[in-house]
Amino acid sequence: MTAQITHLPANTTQEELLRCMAEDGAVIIDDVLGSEQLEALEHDLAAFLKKEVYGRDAFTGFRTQRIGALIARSKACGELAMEPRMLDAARTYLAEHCDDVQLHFTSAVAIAPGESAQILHRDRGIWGGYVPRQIEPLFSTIWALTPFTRENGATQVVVGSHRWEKKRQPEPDEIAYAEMSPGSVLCYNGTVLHGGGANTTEHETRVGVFLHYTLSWLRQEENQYLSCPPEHAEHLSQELRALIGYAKGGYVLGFYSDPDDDSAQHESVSPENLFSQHRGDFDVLPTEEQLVSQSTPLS
Ligand SMILES: O=C(O)CCC(=O)C(=O)O
Ligand SMILES: [Fe+2]
Repeated sequence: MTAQITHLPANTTQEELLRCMAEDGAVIIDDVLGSEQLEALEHDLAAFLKKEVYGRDAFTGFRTQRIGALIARSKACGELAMEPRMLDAARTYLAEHCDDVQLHFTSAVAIAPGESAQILHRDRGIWGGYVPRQIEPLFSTIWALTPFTRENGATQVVVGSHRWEKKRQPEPDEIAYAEMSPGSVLCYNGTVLHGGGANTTEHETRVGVFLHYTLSWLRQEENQYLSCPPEHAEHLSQELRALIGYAKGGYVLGFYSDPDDDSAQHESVSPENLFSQHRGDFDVLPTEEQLVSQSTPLS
């Protein structure tokens, strides 16, 4: 039988969602968004999707549009990045290897008719293969704005391949397709093989909003400080700002000093000092015991 991605209902438990992620490396949660949220997303993205700018190679896709900087460009995407069930699931899923998660990548991906299938890959490859397999670095979401069908480019997913040796390639019947309705979401990790599907339709474009979460100590794929610079970030909620990286990730991790500040008020401080609201995460000096336990064992 051809491989299938498990579908769970919107009111599923986090336990069930994470059980599928552990077993399959991917899962679809059906019909999470209502029509109002979908309309708000479509409204925010419409102007950008009208500009017909396509990928520049076989990976980015000559018939695929990718719109980034979604947190600065779209209030609805910012709210989606904070969707409590997904954010909580990402936090729990990645908790073993970090103190918190950060938003890593935002993109609206529109696959137009005539696009061929994207090469299957593991998203963890963006770090060049240096993150050991024992560390799962990603909890990624693809929100369907249009139907995702086998014909219009639904994401190909090789269910269970996060547990495969890295050179193993799937047989055709081991590739599942993330077919889902608008408002549903595909969750997948950084290790499962996947790729955009071929769009063999004549007139249907497949649009998904990609929001990926990673460990707060890893470099983000999309540079959030340039994609959402302070003059944009000041309009976000404190939580969303912290999620994209305007907060410390540890006692001294991610501090800044204001190069134009002669008063020394902003010397080696949290990026939160740029804005009026502070959470003050990680401001307390770790104890000696914590400093020891935070270094890695020799073996
Ligand atoms: O468009 C898709 O369904 C997947 C795209 C993807 O995996 C990527 O660009 O890394
Ligand atoms: Fe990918």
